Amino acid sequence: MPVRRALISVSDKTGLTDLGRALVQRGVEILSTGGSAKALREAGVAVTDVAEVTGFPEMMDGRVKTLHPMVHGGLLALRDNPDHLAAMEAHGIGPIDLLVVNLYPFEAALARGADYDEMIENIDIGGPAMIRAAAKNHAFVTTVVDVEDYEKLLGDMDQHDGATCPKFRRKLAQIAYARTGAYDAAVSTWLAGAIGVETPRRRVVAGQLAQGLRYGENPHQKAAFYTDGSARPGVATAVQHQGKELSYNNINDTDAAFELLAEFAPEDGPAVAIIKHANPCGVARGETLLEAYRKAFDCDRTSAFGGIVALNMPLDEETARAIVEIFTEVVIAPGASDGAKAVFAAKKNLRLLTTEGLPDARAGGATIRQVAGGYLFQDKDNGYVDRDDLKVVTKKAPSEAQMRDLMFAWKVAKHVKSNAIVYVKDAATVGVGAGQMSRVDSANIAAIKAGRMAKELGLADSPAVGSAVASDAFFPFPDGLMEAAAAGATCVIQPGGSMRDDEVIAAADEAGLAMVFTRMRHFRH
Ligand code: 93A
Repeated sequence: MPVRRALISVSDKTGLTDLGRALVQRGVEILSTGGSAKALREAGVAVTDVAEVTGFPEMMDGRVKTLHPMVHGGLLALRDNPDHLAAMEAHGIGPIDLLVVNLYPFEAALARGADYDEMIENIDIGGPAMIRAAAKNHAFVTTVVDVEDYEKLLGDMDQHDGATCPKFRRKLAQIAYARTGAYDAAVSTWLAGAIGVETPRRRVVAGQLAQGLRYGENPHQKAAFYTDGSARPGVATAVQHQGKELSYNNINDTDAAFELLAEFAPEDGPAVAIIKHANPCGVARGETLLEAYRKAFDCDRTSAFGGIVALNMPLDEETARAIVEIFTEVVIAPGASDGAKAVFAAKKNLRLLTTEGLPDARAGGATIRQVAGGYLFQDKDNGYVDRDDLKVVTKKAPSEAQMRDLMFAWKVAKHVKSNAIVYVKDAATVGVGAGQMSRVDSANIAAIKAGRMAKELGLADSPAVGSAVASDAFFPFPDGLMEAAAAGATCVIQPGGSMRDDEVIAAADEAGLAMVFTRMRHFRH
């Protein structure tokens, strides 16, 4: 059946008059609400006011305009059901074959920081009700919720003598429910934040498609990037200055890099992290950004190739020059000087992202992971320990310099996949062991990496000698700790809490180590 009667009610008037004109040309009668009808009329497109159809004026500041059986009956009636047809006949309800709606701009109001009352007024009720009704009845009704689909709609009608094909209607119905679902999720998420609901129970996920990606983790996987509308500095809100589009893995790794860097306040001096496969292969502080970069790079020069570099201060020209000495995928920083940008301009494939400051590592939030048949939802790991929270458990207490390196190692370990072992010396990682099934293996791998660093830099000794070591979770046995001691670590930071803490502490004392407990764990998988 060709489309004969359409209802158009749109907040975003983009493309509205062109669509209206094209529909009228195809013999479609248009019903429309206040602002949309006005815009159409002004463009010379014939429209019927919804108020005329319902017999009620739009009222209560527009809160009630389309919520009426004349509208919903027209959208929901099954055209092949005699009872439904009789009801339409009895009540004078005309069928509505096409619904074009886009909703009150709730997300845009959120993004501009509208106040509570304004947010409430931006919650669309009639729009989602019509969308859900029309999409349910997609056997007969076509539902368009996205300006981008206007052309496809006209194309489909032209291919089917003014009708739309069932496959197209089903596809549009899926998009329609995605829209109303995301819309309500955005409302719920906003409300949770506004009233301070911290536990992630009964929360839903809101996302807006930001970018279709060329592929996912691997080329045979399709992928897309959704943003949650938050203004938090990070990969989702960063401005890209150059280079090709970010890939799925780039986005994931850049996020890991920047979130790690957020642990290192700029007030305490420059810091740089280099990330590969979401794990740090070097993190360092320096007197200058350049020094911090060099120290981070030196930790694992081999792995740094093709890495993601994150900085806690605006990128300067000299650091930019050092970065382009090797192939780097992405650089993210809270700003970049013109000189730095000019250096990068010659490297077409290098992406430069800048943000408005650093995210607050201690801010709340949620993380979501999918498992087969469900989602795991949890608070973001924004846990931290101050020096005052640390408990010295060995005979030896760490020196002031050791304490600084222990705190540094602990911050890095939080961002290394478990089991995580991190050796740090003079505010720079010198060995990172990540993602092993055994903590002993992680300690061992970190030591091997420190050994390779010594070779690459031509050092006489492994830089792990005299280092501080962090473990993201407790040592269940003394063996992991002994591995670290054998590598040369002289002080240890770990949560504690093992059944065998006494044994582990005794082993540390025997090896002459200074050890502190954080009583907080940082698993990351
Ligand atoms: O305030 S509402 O929730 N109540 C309604 O009955 C209603 N009907 C349509 N919002 C309603 N709409 C929305 O109005 C549409 O979803 C659309 O976003 C907007 C279009 O209004 P206008 O045509 O006056 O610009």
